[in-house]
Amino acid sequence: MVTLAETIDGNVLAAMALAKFGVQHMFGVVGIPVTSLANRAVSGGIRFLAFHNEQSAGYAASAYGYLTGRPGVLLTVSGPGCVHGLAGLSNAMANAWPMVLISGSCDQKDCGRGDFQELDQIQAVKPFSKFSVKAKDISEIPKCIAQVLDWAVSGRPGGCYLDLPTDVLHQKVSESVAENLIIEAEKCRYREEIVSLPVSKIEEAASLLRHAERPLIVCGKGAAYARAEDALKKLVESTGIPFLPTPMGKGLLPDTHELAATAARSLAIGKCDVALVVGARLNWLLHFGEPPKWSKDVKFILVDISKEEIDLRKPCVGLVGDAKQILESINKEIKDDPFCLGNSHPWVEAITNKAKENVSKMEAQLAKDVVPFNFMTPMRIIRDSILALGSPAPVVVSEGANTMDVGRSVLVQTEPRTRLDAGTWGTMGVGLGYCIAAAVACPERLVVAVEGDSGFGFSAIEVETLVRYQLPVVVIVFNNGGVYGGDRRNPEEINGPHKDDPAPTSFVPEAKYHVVMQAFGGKGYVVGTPEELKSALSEAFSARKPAVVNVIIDPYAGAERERRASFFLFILEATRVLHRSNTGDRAREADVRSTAPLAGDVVNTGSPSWKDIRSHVSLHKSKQRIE
Ligand SMILES: Cc1ncc(C[n+]2csc(CCOP(=O)(O)OP(=O)(O)O)c2C)c(N)n1
Ligand SMILES: [Mg+2]
Repeated sequence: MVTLAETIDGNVLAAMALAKFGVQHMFGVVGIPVTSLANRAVSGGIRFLAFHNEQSAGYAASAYGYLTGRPGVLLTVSGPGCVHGLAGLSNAMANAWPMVLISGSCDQKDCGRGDFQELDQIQAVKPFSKFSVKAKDISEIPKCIAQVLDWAVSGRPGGCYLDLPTDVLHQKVSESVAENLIIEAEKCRYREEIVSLPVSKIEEAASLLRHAERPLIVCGKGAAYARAEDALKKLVESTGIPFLPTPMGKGLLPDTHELAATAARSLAIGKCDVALVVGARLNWLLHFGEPPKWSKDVKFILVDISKEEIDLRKPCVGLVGDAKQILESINKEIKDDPFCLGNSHPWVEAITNKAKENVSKMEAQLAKDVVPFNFMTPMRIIRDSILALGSPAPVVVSEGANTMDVGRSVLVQTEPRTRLDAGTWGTMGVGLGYCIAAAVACPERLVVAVEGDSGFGFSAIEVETLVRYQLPVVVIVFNNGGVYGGDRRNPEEINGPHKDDPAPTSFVPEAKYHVVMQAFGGKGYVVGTPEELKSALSEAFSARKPAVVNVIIDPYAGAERERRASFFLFILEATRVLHRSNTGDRAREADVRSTAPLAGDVVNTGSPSWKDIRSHVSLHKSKQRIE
């Protein structure tokens, strides 16, 4: 029976335990039965970032875990809320980032009877979590919260799940009972013991590196998560061994470091004879460590927090443990009998020469001011604007296909954990969630997202969240009218009763993504020339306020060059004709765009019908083929 003294319900107790166990931020979407939990968390000192969609909130929680080293917490309602949350949970597992999903669930007595938003959530999260638990009684809440928080960061970090049934959230206990439950849970918190590696393994690794002719150090986001940058810098600079970061390993050492092999990647991985791989898995991103990309005789030294990973890859030397500690041990071992390859070592020379050659080829492309924009010209301007900000460097968030690929090569990372991208799973839709996570996890840094228009669209509504919390995030959208860009089908692929529909890759051309931001009171820019982009970035970066910069890109940039060039000119002409006939004399939107970026007098005032564009395009393509 509830007595007067029993004032703490499950929602309050959960909020108290989360705050007590160090949770500072939560991400989520509220509703029955967890609204009170969110409110109580806020009054307990936790910042609750309320999203529009649990997918984005989940991506935010996963990236927050990576950036802070503490589990990112996502709160959702039951059933569909939990299912949407699985996007973040699975992304956390794929990237090995610590995250906790907490979902309300239906009343335990109504399970199996078609209750409101009913789902067997413990079953649903199984494939996407390393640990899951249901608090079946209010007394279990603090202990369960401690468990999920601890499990998320232990061993290989990943996603954990806590199920809080409605009836449990409504149960009550007295304040003193609540406090005792939290104290008891605190006592059983799991702290991982640091297991030191046998010295012989460290000696073996050091010896392999010492005797290698063409050694390479590959560093991944696992090393960044472990804060291994200082130990890595010491190892690279004391031995003179070139290093290659994975996409999110970029910044562990500056991309501009003289031993960076990034611009000579194929040579580095194709010819190295010993590779020390730290906090990176030999998965698809590293071509499984196999020929033809790697030499068949390469000897791998793998440093990984997970023994299973070592067992799977069967390296020459496997070092299970924390990347920072292991690199420190290797440094100590090398210090007793130091070696350094030096700049004139043939391997170092080959890598640095190749890198210089590739960089100068790329710089030649980047130096051109191409209008209508290709990917390179705006990316160079963005790179230079970011670099001009100095330290603390912004966190760069990137997603998309062409946009992300070009960005990875062109944008320069100078500080660790300043790049978040589609990651191990190549997940589109992470963008805005990652931006919000970065803004709250790294308040000293500006956040700059460089996104394809498709990538952006997955989570675009969260620009409202940016405005609501006034986060310093500038989202730059590479607007090429679709997934990879414009319609790139061959004429023989355009058949059937729906042939006049837009291509599966196509979006409305020149969509006004900046207006989405303006709708919520944020700043929106649309740009098509170098001057416009520079001016928009300068204003948005110094304002440190939510902004969207809509960069209009040639929809055929990034595809086969020649066909694209003539096809693009044709599309321009078609668009211009159709705009004229569709929009008449509509006024220019002078406040957002002073000059039309694509061609002479093309005015961005409306979209021609797809059917019209399609018929022009098909006609043009068949003409091309005949020619
Ligand atoms: C969740 C998810 N859905 C779909 C995809 C398939 N996909 C890969 S890249 C991409 C979008 C690419 O277009 P955009 O973001 O506009 O970049 P662009 O190549 O045009 O620069 C999509 C949908 C994915 N990787 N992840
Ligand atoms: Mg695109």
